[in-house]
Formats: sequence, structure tokens, C-alpha cells
Amino acid sequence: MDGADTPVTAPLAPVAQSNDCTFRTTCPYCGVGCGVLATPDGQGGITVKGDPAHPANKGRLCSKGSSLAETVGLDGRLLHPVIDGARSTWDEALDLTAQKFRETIAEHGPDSVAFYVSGQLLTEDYYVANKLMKGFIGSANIDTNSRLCMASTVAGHRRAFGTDTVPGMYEDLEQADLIVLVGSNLAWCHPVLYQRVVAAKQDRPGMKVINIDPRRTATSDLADLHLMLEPGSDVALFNRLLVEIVDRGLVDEAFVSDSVDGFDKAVEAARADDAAVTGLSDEDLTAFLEMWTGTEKVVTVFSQGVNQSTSGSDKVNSILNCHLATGRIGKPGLGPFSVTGQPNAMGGREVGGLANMLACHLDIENAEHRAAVRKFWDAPAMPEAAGAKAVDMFQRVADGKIKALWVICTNPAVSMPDADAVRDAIAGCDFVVVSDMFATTDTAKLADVLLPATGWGEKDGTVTNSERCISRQRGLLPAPGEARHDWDILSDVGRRMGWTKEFDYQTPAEVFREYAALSGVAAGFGRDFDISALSDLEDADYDGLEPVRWPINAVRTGGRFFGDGKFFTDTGKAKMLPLTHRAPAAKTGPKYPFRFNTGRIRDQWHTMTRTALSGRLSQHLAEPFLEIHPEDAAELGLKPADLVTVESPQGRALLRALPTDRVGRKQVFAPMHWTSEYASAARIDALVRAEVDPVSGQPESKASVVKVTRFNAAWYGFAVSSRALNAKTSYWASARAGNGWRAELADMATPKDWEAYARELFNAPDAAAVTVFDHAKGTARIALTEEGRLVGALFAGKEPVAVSRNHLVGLIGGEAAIALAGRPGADMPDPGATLCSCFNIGVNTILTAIETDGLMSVEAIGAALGAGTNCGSCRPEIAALLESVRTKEAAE
Ligand SMILES: Nc1nc2c(c(=O)[nH]1)N[C@H]1C(S)=C(S)[C@@H](COP(=O)(O)OP(=O)(O)OC[C@H]3O[C@@H](n4cnc5c(=O)[nH]c(N)nc54)[C@H](O)[C@@H]3O)O[C@H]1N2
Ligand SMILES: Nc1nc2c(c(=O)[nH]1)N[C@H]1C(S)=C(S)[C@@H](COP(=O)(O)OP(=O)(O)OC[C@H]3O[C@@H](n4cnc5c(=O)[nH]c(N)nc54)[C@H](O)[C@@H]3O)O[C@H]1N2
Ligand code: SF4
Ligand SMILES: [Mo]
Repeated sequence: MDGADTPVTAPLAPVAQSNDCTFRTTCPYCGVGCGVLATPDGQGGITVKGDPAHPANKGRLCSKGSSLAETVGLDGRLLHPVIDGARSTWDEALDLTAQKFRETIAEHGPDSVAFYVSGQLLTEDYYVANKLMKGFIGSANIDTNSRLCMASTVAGHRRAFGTDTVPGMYEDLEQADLIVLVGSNLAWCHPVLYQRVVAAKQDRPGMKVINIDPRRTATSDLADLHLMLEPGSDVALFNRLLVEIVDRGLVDEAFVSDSVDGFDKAVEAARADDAAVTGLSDEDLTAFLEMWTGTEKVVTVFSQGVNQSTSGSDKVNSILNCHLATGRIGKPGLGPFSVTGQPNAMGGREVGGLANMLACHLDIENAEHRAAVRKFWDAPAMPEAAGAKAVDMFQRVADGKIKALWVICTNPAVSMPDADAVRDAIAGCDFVVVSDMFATTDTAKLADVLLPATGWGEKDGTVTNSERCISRQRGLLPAPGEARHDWDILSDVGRRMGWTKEFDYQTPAEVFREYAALSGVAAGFGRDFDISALSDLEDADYDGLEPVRWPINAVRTGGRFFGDGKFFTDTGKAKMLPLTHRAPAAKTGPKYPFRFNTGRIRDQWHTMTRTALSGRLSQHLAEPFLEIHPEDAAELGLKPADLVTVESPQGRALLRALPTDRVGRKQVFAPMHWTSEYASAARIDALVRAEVDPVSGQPESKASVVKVTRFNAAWYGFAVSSRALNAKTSYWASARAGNGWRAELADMATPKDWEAYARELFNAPDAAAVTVFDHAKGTARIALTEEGRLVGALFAGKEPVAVSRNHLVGLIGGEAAIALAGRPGADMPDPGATLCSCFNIGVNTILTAIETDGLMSVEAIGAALGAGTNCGSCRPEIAALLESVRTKEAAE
């Protein structure tokens, strides 16, 4: 361990509130873990800004973080428990839950029940869930959505290091001379960390960035080199790198002989592999090898393009092999760096949320570890083997082996692979409890018992970010309705199941102290995760806990791991693994010719339960889409803005085609976010095959196979509405916008009576109607008004309708007369689709500024329009717009 590093900040200064009623808390979205200053307005609202004192973001926030104020209202919140669709009391709901779990266990054994939890739970919630299942119910059937996210990294770390440890910290990215981003769209998924990289690169132009991704993304735009490798071929690429390292004599012989096992076998396997499967040109491959081997300070950042694969663990180890061979680990400015997805993805790994781990990085299969935890908990039973991992868990639910399921803080009916089958399995399960903030999620709709949980801004506890930094989330708003905290609900059920003393927690601070003490026990076994110095925190110190990086014990705080060559394996040495490329499990062929890649967009968070509440965030990309290569689109006879049916052997979706050369030939990409709440058929995990990595159990979410066909719509429509729409067409996708909603529509049969159709769509039977029909062209324009105010406007035609969507959104609730023009008058320029969500600046506004005012840089556009000057999340897209104008000009 490298104990020389200074702590992140002096721990324990009691500053929960910076001044009057401003709270220092942590953003609930990505694993960057930015500090947020939130000020309640006393009426249920808040204002937010970045916390300049937080080490992760130093005052910055991205578009999602800066929009937090728009997502804390009561809109859609579940405010009281529900049993079988009817309101109940907490006593009824929790008694029923405890009773059903007890009965099921008594009759069918502990493995007939399961918890499926989440990397968005706070550490304290997670600790109680894990203790209840593993220690008291006596089953290891608790798994988490981190199985879909971090499991391959956990497996890779454990195989190489003997423990699941991220060696470095964020400042390594700033100090590196080369950053290699593998399967990471950092610009959209870890935007503040990305901005730190951009700033460092501006300060030191010699710094280089390589992006390894089969798709061109906002992140590739920053890269000096973008390797569009064949999907799934990362192991072959890093094997080739390992051979190059050896052949160039760049092995750190001293480090390898003192601190690494398995070198020879790993190199032998790498030599036998063939980089041709990457599909990269010699020129690109050579450039990569030159840059990596020619630079000492390399940080290799990896994310879901690596983890979500049937060779995910091998991909991780192929990267670690190269860092271990060169001794490039655990020192400033270099090392492998897995970025975590969810705000507490790391905390969940520490606390033992996965079915194959115990708390505090202890191993479930290790009898001594089990005995120690059992003694510490005074637990009646401990499982001796790993429980069901997510995919397996829902299979057991489908098979009827798991008969009682509790889903907490995750939406598996949308986010699990083979999602239709998962949805059906949950629907068919004897007893299902769902704890969520919202009643209308696709999973919540399937619950027998629905429990209202508090959410961000209401709950108190800790999270750990990608660089092992533990920060407080603080409650600043009252719990809405009867909502309760997850740790509290879980403890109450524990007590009702009979373990009154063991689950007698009154505050999250009590839970945290117990957890910190257990980490001291783990440290006794030589485990790395040790926060024992926090085990006697007073309540006030817990309230005031400053961001602090673990380990936190009597001898050290924070710092890097492994620079000293000491690892946590049985031999104390790191392990290099012999690895061989394996292609994705699903094979493309005549029936399913396209490789189906999936991932994220800038302004939505997962299944959209919170980010879609913000009209501002919803304007960036307001509709589910499929990126497809223009030549493939042409072969399918697709016209611009056509809809496509995407089908796999598992399921089907209906998406807007987005022809772009950002994807390769015969590769398509769709965002993971849309649910049945926001679109007719865009739960894209319904198409994803439930194929898992044999080591980690993580599903291959990015490499299924599909076919794509044109959806032959008889008509297309666009609508704006002051209230939620009642769309029933084959295709619809709706989003909050301005003072109401917007929707895209299409169907195979044209309504006979457009006006009647519009009244139903807008729930406005008595509104006054203004209609314009062009029967020759087959277009219909209908505006419905109540008391002179526009409640809904529908534009329909045989072709995708070309109207100014942002302009129409601005008219919702206003005067009706001007709506039917569909676009603004000549005196009012059309802003186009929103690019900068902070200042609501559209593409056209920026293009006009580039073209007419001759603005040539992102900075100049910022100075003139403000775009990109607040959160900065849109800066990569502004840069891409500039580039497209330059390319266009060069071609003219
Ligand atoms: N805006 C936003 N940010 C988020 C989230 C969100 O929902 N929205 N979610 C958070 C969470 S939980 C997570 S896990 C992270 C995920 O963060 P990322 O992993 O950066 O995001 P993804 O878009 O899932 O995938 C990254 C890239 O992997 C590429 N890829 C696909 N197959 C391969 C392959 O075989 N090899 C390589 N090298 N690349 C491949 C995809 O083309 C994609 O561009 O984001 C976090 N941040
Ligand atoms: N095809 C494909 N599928 C994927 C991925 C992909 O890249 N491609 N990525 C995978 C990854 S990496 C991830 S992390 C998952 C994410 O997938 P999910 O975890 O299913 O997505 P979320 O929308 O974040 O679900 C969180 C739920 O918890 C609720 N919630 C929020 N806060 C609280 C709280 O404090 N308490 C409780 N009880 N509930 C709360 C929210 O309303 C929401 O319903 O998706 C995975 N699925
Ligand atoms: S980068 Fe954005 S989403 Fe991630 S923690 Fe920071 S503000 Fe939140
Ligand atoms: Mo994730």
C-alpha cells in the first residue's frame, strides 16, 4: 500500500451545512460522485450548485446534476404503501411482507426467497439488506443491478489483485500523459471527470487521449486516436499490446519478479492470439502500440464496453496484464482505472451487495471469513456458497424456485436482459415486494406490495465514488407522504421476522458505525477495505463527515494501492492471466444481420424515473432511436426520420432510425433508457439475449443480434399538450416539455375522424377545435383550446412531419391562434433541437452564430451565446457542430 498520499481532506470537520440552510450533499447520479450545495426554498423546492470544496468536482456539475432541482417535486411520487393495488397502512404492508417471507422460508427453505437491490442504495441501506439476507434469512440470494454493471471488473480485480480494489484516483487522469478510454463514453456518462480531463489536456497539450469503442461518440471527439474495433475484440487488442511490451523490452523486470505471478503463461497465450479479429488497420494498431508503449504515464480507463460482455472479466484482466507487466500501477499519473456507474456502485461492492461476496471484501466461500462475520452479527446461519446472480435469480423466479422476491431501488422489468421474460417472471412470482419512489415504474406495476421509499434529498447516508471517496448524502427535504428510508424499512421487516435486537437501528449513523467496526474485523484478515477509524464516530461527526478516501484506519488515510508491489492474493503477488479472445455469444447471420449495441445518452438516467421529470433534460434527445450506418439505411430503403422495427429472437422494439456513420456497417446502437411509461415499444432490453460472462455472471448487454426493417406507417404525427397524452398508436414516444408534454406518433391505419382522435389523445372532450385538413396531401392540423388557451396541437401526415418542435413546445398553454403554422414567423428564428440544456439553446441558434458571426471555437460560442459555459456537458457537441461546419466548408 502507498500510504504516503495525503488524505483527501481532513476528515471529520462538522460542516453538514455550509451556511444558513445550504446543505452539502452528493449527486445521486453517476459514480463521479460530485459534491452538491443544495438550498431548500422552504416550499418543497431547492436550488443547487456544485460544491467547490468537494474533491471530485471542485464546484462543477454536469447537465443532470445541475437539473436536480427539477426532479425533486412530488410529481408521480408513491406516497403510501399499497397492497394488491389498494392503499394500505405500513403495519399491514410490513406484516404481510414479513409473514410471506417467513412462511416461504419455513416451507421451501431460505433459497426460495431473494432480494434484488441496487448500486443506488446508500451504504447503510445496503448493509442492512445484506445482513438480513446473508446473516439472518441464511441465504446468499441477494444480488444487485451492479451485476449488470461492475461484476466483470470485480471479478477481474479479484483475480489479479486478490481483492476488488481501484488502485488510483481521479488526479491520476490529470497527471497522465496518455489516457486510454476503453468502452467508455466519458463525455456523456462521467461528464465532470471528462471535463477535468479536457482542462488538463488544455493545460498540457502534450497529453494524448485514445478512445477504444466500435462507435464514435462525444468522447471520441476529444481523442487523438479513435480505434473503432470490432465489438467484443478488446482481449485480442490488449494481448497484442502485451506482446509489443515484451518485444520492445519494456517489461519492468524487477516488479514482475518480485510482485507478479503468471507472467510467462500470460505472454504465451497473448502470442497465440491474433489481433486481426479487432478489424483495425495496421496504421491504427501501430499508432496505438507506439503511444501506449512510448508513454510511461498511462491511465487506462474502462467501463461498460469492457464489463458488459461474455468475455468481460477477461477484457479487464487483459488490461491489468499490460499494467502489471510494465509496473504501471499505483503511482501518480498511471494505472488501470475502472470508472463506476452508479453513485454507490463502489459502496455496494464494499458492503457485500453481490451474491458472491461477504461484507468488507470478505469471501463467502472462506470458512474463517464466514465464521468471523457470523460471530460479529451474532447470526443464526450463514450461507456457505454464492447465491443466485441476477440473470440466474430471475430464471429461478421464472422456474418457481424463488417464490418471494423483494426488489429495491432498481427497475429490472426494463434493465435486465431478456426483459420481457423477466417482466413475465416477476408477474408470475407468488409474492413480490417493490420499494421505489414511484408507483408507475414498469417493475412497480407488477408488485403485490409496493413500499414508498424516500429518495435523494430526503435520505441520509454515505456513498463511495469511483476513486474510493466516501461522501455523505444528506436529507434536506422532509419525507413526502408516508415514505420511509430503505434502511428503516428493511430493519423493520427484520424485526417483524423475529430479529428485534439485531435490527434495532434508529439512525443511519448506528448502521454506519457497525459497518465500520466490521471492516476492522476484515482488516484482521489482511483485507484492504478498512474504515475502522470511523467506527466510533459520534452522531454529530457522522453528520459532518467530510469526503474521505478509504482506507481510513489508525495508520493511514486514503492514498493509492499496489505501487509498493503488495497485493492481497494468497502469495501476496499480483496475478497475470493467460487469455484468449472469444467473440460475443450471439452470432450475426442472414436472419439477424446486425450487431446490437446499447448504452446511454447525455441527459437521461437509466429508466428515466427522475431525469424524465425535467422538461429541460428531456429536450436533448426526446425520442428513442436507433443509430444505423447510412449505407445500411439505404439498403433497407429508409428515408430520413423513418421508423424501424428492431427484432431479435427475444423481443422487438420500434425506434426512430438515425442514419449516422458514427456506427460501423452492420452495427446498430440504441439507448437503454426508454420504458413503457414513455414509449410504446422501446424497452430495448427486451431484445437483449441473457448471455453471461462465465466468471462474473455479467450479461452481454452490448452485443446481441437483431434484424431491422422499415415500419410502414400510414401516418406520422407530432403533438404538444398541456397534460399527459393518452396515446394508443403502434408507435408513440412522449416527453415532458415546456409547460406540458410533447409526443411523436405513428400508426399503420389512419384515424377516420382526426378531430375525435385528437380529443381522445389530449383527454379534451369539450375543448374548442381549430382544424386544417389538406386531403390531397393527407395532412391534418388540429388545435384544441380551453378558455382560449392551447391544450393540445396535433400535426399529422403521410410523411414524418416537419414542424419546429421547440417552437411548438413554447406555445403550450399559450394563445392558440398561432399554433397551426407549425413553425415560427419569419421574424422569429427557429432555435432547433436543444443542445445546451442549461441555457436552452438550440442547434440552429448555434449554427447561425457559427455561420453568420464567424464564431470559430467553443469558447467564442460560449462568450457570444452562453452555450456550454455553465455545466459544460454540451461542449463536445458544440465542438462537433463546429467540425461539421468546417468539413462542409472545406467540401464546398
Ligand atoms: N448520462 C448518463 N450517465 C450515466 C448513466 C446514465 O444512465 N446516463 N449511467 C451510469 C452508469 S450506472 C454506468 S454503468 C455508466 C456507464 O458508462 P459507459 O460505460 O461510458 O456508457 P455506455 O454508453 O453504457 O457504454 C460505453 C461505450 O461502450 C461501447 N462499446 C460497446 N461494445 C464495445 C466493445 O466490445 N468494446 C469496447 N471497447 N467498447 C464497446 C459503446 O459503443 C459505448 O459507447 O454511466 C453512468 N453515467
Ligand atoms: N441494454 C442495456 N441494459 C442495461 C445497461 C446497458 O448499458 N444496456 N446498463 C446496465 C447498468 S450498468 C445498470 S447500472 C442498470 C440500471 O438499471 P436500473 O437500476 O433498473 O435503473 P434505474 O432507472 O436507475 O432504477 C432505479 C429505480 O430505483 C428508484 N429509486 C431511486 N432512488 C431510490 C431510493 O432511494 N430508494 C428506492 N427504494 N428506490 C429508488 C427509481 O425510481 C428507479 O425506479 O441497467 C443495466 N441495463
Ligand atoms: S458528473 Fe454529473 S451526474 Fe455524475 S455525479 Fe457529477 S453532476 Fe452528478
Ligand atoms: Mo451501471
